[in-house]
Amino acid sequence: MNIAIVCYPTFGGSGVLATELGIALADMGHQVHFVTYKQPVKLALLSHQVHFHEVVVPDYPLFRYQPYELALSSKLLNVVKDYNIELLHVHYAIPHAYAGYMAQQMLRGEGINIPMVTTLHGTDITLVGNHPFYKPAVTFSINNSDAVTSVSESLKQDTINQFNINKSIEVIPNFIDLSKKMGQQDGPCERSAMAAPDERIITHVSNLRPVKRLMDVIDIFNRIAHKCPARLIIVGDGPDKDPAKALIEQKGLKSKVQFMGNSDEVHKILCLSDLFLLPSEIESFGLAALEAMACRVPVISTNVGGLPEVNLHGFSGYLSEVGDVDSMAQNALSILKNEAILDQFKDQARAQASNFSIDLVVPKYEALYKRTIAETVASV
Ligand code: GMT
Repeated sequence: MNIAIVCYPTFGGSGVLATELGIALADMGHQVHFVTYKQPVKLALLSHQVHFHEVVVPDYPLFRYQPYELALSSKLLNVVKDYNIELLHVHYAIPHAYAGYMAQQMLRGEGINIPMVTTLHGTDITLVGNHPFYKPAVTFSINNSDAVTSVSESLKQDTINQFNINKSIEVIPNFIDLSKKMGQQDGPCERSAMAAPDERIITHVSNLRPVKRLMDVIDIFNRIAHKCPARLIIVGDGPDKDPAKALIEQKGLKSKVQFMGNSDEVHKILCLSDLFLLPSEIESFGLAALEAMACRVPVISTNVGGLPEVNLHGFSGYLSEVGDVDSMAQNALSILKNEAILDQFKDQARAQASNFSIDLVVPKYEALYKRTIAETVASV
């Protein structure tokens, strides 16, 4: 199949997932065309199967806001025609499903019928998408997609509860490639570079936005560090970085916390880690938690959204109520304080991650594409 994928090219989970999906589809023999404003960060190599088409928005003094959707839909029209694209797969409803719909309409005017699959990722529904200024356009785009998927059962229910949806939504969970060097560096995992032998290494990876509750990460770590020698590694960048630094300073934790910035080699940090903290306020899935588990790192998280579908309480880690930092610290200590228990949780985390293996999930997208294309052909 010739497939066009539209996604955000940044470190966010939806972009990472879309990129991994495109690479996997190319490995299965499909032609994959990424259409976005920058080469996706995880897309290291282009090949004769993987292509990138940059969406450029020309600047003009009259514009206060640049019309990205317009440029994206025009680019999609051209890519579809130039490369005989058979299906559009848009990740994150805003504004991709809307731009995809416009491209479909323009193509229809030229006698080309092309189906569009929309994948809902989370904040496009739970946070941004349901703002009254966006909601009518998001509802319209979802209802006019040829197929809709969500990354968790919880996000499917949120979409049904919060929007007036007349389309069926198929849950296709996020996935992980367990054959890649998960939990390994290029050489052996050198813990000594980051911590003393008796110190536990705790990690948090996110875009450091308020929904991730970075201050809770620090409060939980503070409680852990009072009971057991530990260090905290924070990977990512975002608006809560400076307030977090101030809290770290105030709590006297500066020598124990390290900020690593954005990284596309998170596995090298997870390789060193004993525990992953994800105390989010909203999380439709929690791809970062799955990546940690694939690297044998147990997860201490909240119980919101899709997290209970990913992190199994008492098996791959523990779940607590949002903001209950005492419970999260206690759960963390119950894993960290005993070597045998820590090892058991590490094995269990990896076992739970294998339920989201790329081999199990990507064929679901492939089957959906085939079905959707066949339905479009039949409807003409
Ligand atoms: O909010 C983020 O963390 C980024 C966002 C994205 O779309 O890039 O993440 C959402 O999609 C990820 C991939 O499906 C999910 O793993 C995250 O749980 C989801 N984030 C939220 O729901 C807050």
